[in-house]
Amino acid sequence: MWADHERKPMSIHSPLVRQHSADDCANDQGGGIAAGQSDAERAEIRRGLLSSPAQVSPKYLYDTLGSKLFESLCLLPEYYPTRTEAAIFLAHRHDIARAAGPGAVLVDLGAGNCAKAESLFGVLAPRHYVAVDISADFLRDALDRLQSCHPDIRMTALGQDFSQGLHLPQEVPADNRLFFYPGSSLGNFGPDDAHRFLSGLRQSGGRQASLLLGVDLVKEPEVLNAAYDDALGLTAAFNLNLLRNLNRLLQADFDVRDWTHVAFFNEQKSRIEMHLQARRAVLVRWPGSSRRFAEGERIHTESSYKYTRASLAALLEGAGWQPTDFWTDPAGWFAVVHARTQTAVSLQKDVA
Ligand code: AVJ
Repeated sequence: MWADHERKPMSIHSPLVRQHSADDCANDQGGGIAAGQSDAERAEIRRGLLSSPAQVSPKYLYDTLGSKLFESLCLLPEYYPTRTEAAIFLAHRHDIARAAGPGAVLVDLGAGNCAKAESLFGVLAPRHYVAVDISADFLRDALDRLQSCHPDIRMTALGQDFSQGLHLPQEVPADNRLFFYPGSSLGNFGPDDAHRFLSGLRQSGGRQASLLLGVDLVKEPEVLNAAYDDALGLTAAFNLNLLRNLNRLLQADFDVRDWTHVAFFNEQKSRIEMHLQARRAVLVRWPGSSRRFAEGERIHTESSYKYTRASLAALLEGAGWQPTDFWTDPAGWFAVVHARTQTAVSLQKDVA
């Protein structure tokens, strides 16, 4: 733990670096054809709708309304992950800072409004903050505000879909990178993709990288099922809103009233599954094609994998990360994990 006066002074003030991406207009939801999605993405959505069973990537849950619905469902008593993770960060902030070490290059993956990372600035004292998010516009506003509150931390905004690999510009120092991936976002990857993602991070980590991960844990199915099928129906609205986004993205003609939200814990695969299920036989059309859904037929919209301490350690080690710390809440519902690149551990041993 470091007292305030022991922190390394950070005096370099730098302007924000803005990296514009092709998705800069992705937030334009004024109706009609969506500007931000590429033809390739639209083709991928169509392929998913035509496959058996039908499936759509969970990233399409997050249009403007979907993002608001997600923010709202995080306030539900049933949806424990957000507040449980925040409580772990708060309770263990000094241990987290000790594990991470001072002056890290904090790389925030899926930064959004940057609030989670900012809550750790005080203890982590990063020398450089790199906020990465698909939505570059949203990020820029958040970072402008943040930079004025923390003038001594260098900041870089990157509009990037890092799910297929992270590309950091030259100005991001290659040493002492700390990848921050909270909110159980890792849960949206299946086992193979999670392995690929974490291996890729290790490779782009440079020297002495570390990882701070928030992950949801396996628990009683009743608790999990309630978190994804809440009494107010906010998660149902969040899921059903995907159909409106598809109508906008593909000019499809889904009628939301023909569909119902289904969510359950698949114990065998250790994942929550969210589906949209046809309430009756329906025909859905979009330019160039259509699909019939029988009554009860489903579209798989999200998987949210749940880990155990052991399965998480195995995943990390398999991807070249050495877990150093595992923090959890008193009920053991959620975990925050710190890991280092395996070379960094041996380097440290050499020094010691
Ligand atoms: C943002 C992917 C972590 O899996 O819990 C919340 C999304 N889906 N309720 C999760 C979500 C339904 C959430 N993640």
